Amino acid sequence: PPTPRWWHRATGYQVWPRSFRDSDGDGVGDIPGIVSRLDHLRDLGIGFIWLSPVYASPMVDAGYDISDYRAIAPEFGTMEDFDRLVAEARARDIGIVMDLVVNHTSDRHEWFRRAREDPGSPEHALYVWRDPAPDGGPPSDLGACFGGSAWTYVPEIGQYYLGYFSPAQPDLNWQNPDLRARIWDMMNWWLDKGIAGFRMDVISLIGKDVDAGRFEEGPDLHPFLREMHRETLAGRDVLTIGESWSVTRETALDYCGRDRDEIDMVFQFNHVKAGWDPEFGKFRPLPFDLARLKRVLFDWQETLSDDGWNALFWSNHDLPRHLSIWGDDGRFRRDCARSMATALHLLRGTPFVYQGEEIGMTNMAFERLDQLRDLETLGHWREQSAAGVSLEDFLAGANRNGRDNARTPVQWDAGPQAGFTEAEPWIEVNPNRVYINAAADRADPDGIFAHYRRLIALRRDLDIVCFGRTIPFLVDHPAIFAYARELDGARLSLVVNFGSDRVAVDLPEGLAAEGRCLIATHAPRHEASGRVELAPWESFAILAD
Ligand code: TEU
Repeated sequence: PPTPRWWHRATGYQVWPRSFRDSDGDGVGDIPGIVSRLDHLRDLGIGFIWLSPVYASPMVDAGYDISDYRAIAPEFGTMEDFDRLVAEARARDIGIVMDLVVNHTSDRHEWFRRAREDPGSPEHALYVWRDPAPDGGPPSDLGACFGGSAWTYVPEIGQYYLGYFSPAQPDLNWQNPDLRARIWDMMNWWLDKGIAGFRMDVISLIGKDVDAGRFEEGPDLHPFLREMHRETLAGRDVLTIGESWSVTRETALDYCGRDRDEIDMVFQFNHVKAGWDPEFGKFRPLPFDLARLKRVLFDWQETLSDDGWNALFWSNHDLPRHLSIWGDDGRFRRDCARSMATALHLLRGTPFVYQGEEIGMTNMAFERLDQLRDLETLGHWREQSAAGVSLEDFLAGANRNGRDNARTPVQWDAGPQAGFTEAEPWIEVNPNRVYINAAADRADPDGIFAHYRRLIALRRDLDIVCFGRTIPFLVDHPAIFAYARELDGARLSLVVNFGSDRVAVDLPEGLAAEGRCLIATHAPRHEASGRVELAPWESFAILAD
C-alpha cells in the first residue's frame, strides 16, 4: 500500500455553489448558505468539500470564467464569508478544496483588459495571440468547445486571441514564466489561508503547443506540473486532483505516480466518453452498456493498483444525474441510488459525491429552450439548429446529457422552491422535489443518505476498503457488477444487480464464500457463493477475515 495520507480514507463532496443553498433571497446559492448546511455534510461523514469556483466572475460559464482570482463573487458572499466557511468546516473535520481554473481567465479579468488595450504590456504576453491568416480570417479553423471559433479578433490591435472554451474564456499563455509566477503566487496565497487543496480544472491543457495543434497533454504539461509542485505544493499536506478529459491508462501515472511530484490523482472520463456517440458526441448518448462501463472502471483499478490513485465519481456539475443516465430514476430509484453508490464506494480510490446524489436527485425534464442556462447547451443548439437538427431532437439529447440537469437546486424539502431559496431561483427547481428531498430521505432509516453515510464510514474504518487489491468478477455479465477486495488474507466481496429486472446468477468461486454482511439494500446476506437470486437493484457486500 502507499504511504497513508488523510485523503486515502476520506470521501469528497462537490458543492456547486450556485445551486446549493441561497441564504439571502436572491435566488442564487451562496457561501453563507453552504455554512448553514455544513451539519448535513458532517452527518454524511465526508472528509472534504470540492468547492466549484466562488471567485469574482461574470458567470458566463458559471464561475469557470474568473475575473479576479483573489476576490469572492458578490452573489456568493465576501472573503469574510469564505474564511468563516474554512473555519466552520474545519471545526467539523472537513477540508475545503478549491477549484483552480488556470487554463483561462474571464475576458473581464484585469489582465485581459490591459492585454487587449496594449500589445506592449506585460499582460498582453499572458494570453495567446496570433496574427490573422493571409485572408484576414482566424489563424486556424479550430472550433471552441462551447461552439463557434476558438479565435476572436480584436480590431484595435489587429490580432486574434485563443479562447479554447469560448471567447469569454481567453487562454492563458503558460509558456510565459511571468504567467506561471503569478499563478504560483496566487496558489500560495490560497494555501496559506488553510485550504485543503485544489481540484485543477482542465489541467491537461496547460502544456499545449498551439501551432502544432497539440492541446491536450502537450509537451510542457508535466514540466509545468512539476514546477507547480516545487513552487506551491511541496511540503504541504494538501490534496490535488487534476481534471483531464484526455488522460488514458498509458498516461495516468505521468500525473500521479509516486515519484512524479506532480499531483495526487486525476479525474478521468474514459467511462463517460465510452457512452457518447462517436460522431454526434454527448448530445446523442449511446444506449447504456454495463459491461462497457465495468471494463473501463476495472481497467483503471488495475492501472493504478500499485502506484497512483483513483478519483471515483458517478456525477459532477458537467454530467447528467447518474441515476437518470445509467440507472433507474423511476420505480427503483432508491435501490438504484444505494446500489450504484455501493458499486463505486467500495472500489479502490477516493470517492466523490456530487451535491444531491446523497438524496437520489435525478435529471430534469426541460421542455423549452428558455428553461436552459448552460452556455455549452445553448452554444451547441446554435450550431445544431443551423445544421438542421429539430428542437425536439435537440432537447431530447440535452435532457439526457446536458449540464443543466446536474445544476438544478438541491432539494432540501418539499416546499415550493425545495428549501433552496425564498425567491425565484436562477434555474427552475425540479418538480419532483415533492417526493425527492433531503428531509424525506433523511427521515427514512433505509434511505439513500443513510446508505451513503454507512459507505463513507466503512472507508474511514476499514483498511481493506482503502487499500485492498481489486479483483473483478463477471466482467462481461450484462447486469451484475461484482468484485472482491483483498488485503492481508481478508476478502471483501460485493455483488450488485445493476438493473431493474430480477436476476439469477451463479456466483463464481473467488468471491468470499461466507462472511459478515457490511452493507445491503435488502435483507442482509452472508454468502457470496453458488446460485443467488437478486431483486432489482439489490446489492450486498460481505467481509471474510
Ligand atoms: O470542464 C472541462 C470540459 O472539458 C467540459 O467542458 C467538458 O468537456 C464538457 O462539459 C463535456 O461536454 C471544466 C469544468 O468542469 C467545466 O464546468 C468548465 O465549463 C470547463 O472546464 C471550462 O472551464
